[in-house]
Amino acid sequence: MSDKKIITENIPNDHPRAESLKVRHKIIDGMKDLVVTEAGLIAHGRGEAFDYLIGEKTNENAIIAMKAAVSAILIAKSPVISVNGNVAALCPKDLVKLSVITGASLEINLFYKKPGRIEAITKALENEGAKNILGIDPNQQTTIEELTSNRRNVDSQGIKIADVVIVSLEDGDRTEALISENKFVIAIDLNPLSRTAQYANITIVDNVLRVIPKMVEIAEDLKRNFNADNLKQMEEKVKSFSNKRNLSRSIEIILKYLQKLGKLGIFNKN
Ligand code: PTJ
Repeated sequence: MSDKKIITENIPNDHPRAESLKVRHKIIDGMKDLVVTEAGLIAHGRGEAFDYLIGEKTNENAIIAMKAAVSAILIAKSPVISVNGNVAALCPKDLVKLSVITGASLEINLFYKKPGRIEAITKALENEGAKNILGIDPNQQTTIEELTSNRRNVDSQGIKIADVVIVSLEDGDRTEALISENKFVIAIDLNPLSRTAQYANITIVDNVLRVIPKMVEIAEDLKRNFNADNLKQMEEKVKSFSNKRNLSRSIEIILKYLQKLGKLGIFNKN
């Protein structure tokens, strides 16, 4: 029996945190397959903590941000979904679906370039039907000059020429560099205080595991009713979106949730 199976079988379904533990093992298995980097485990733990603070569910504020984000992607000329190890391990199927429905390309872009990782992530995406993945052909590689990390290496047919870039679980440096290259950046980050969250044009403060399938649903809906009037409304939604307001609401949601828990007395049992 494989090591992976033994671990997941050890999680009883009636365990109060069974779902969260199963997700954790997607990341651990991803690390064993080279999809996820070691630091990805730490990043996931940070995400778990922030998810706890929003009650581990999608709120209306995040939905508003997702609707503006999907509108921006559908309006864009060359949108790109940037894929790192964690997101490839957590939701490869939904990433492929989002790419197909919106026409956004998938580009692998890694902070930690361990040999074999690009191939492992390519396989994870191709297993779910991905085609024409960018970021894997050395002949198409170019750079974003402002950046010094590995994330500076981008695809000349993808992020380099993209007008809209979707990033998840990112570091702030690249978001800042993408913005300085006049790209519209959509970030998915559970931490509303992170530099990525603060720099992006639209930040979806929610778990990428819930966000990507919800964005697929929103895209399907918008495309079903696509006409000139809706296009105008979509443009308006993007134009009027204030990320500052969005982030302060996200912080208020956390504060209110904690206040509610405080009132319930769960912190003062003794
Ligand atoms: O695969 P690589 O080499 O490109 O490396 C990817 C990681 C994630 C290791 C790298 O980008 C990294 O170190 O990220 P950070 O700086 O730890 O930032 C991760 C951010 O994502 C933090 O703000 C977390 O709160 C947030 N986060 C973690 N898990 C989730 C999340 N946001 C949304 N959904 C999650 N599941």
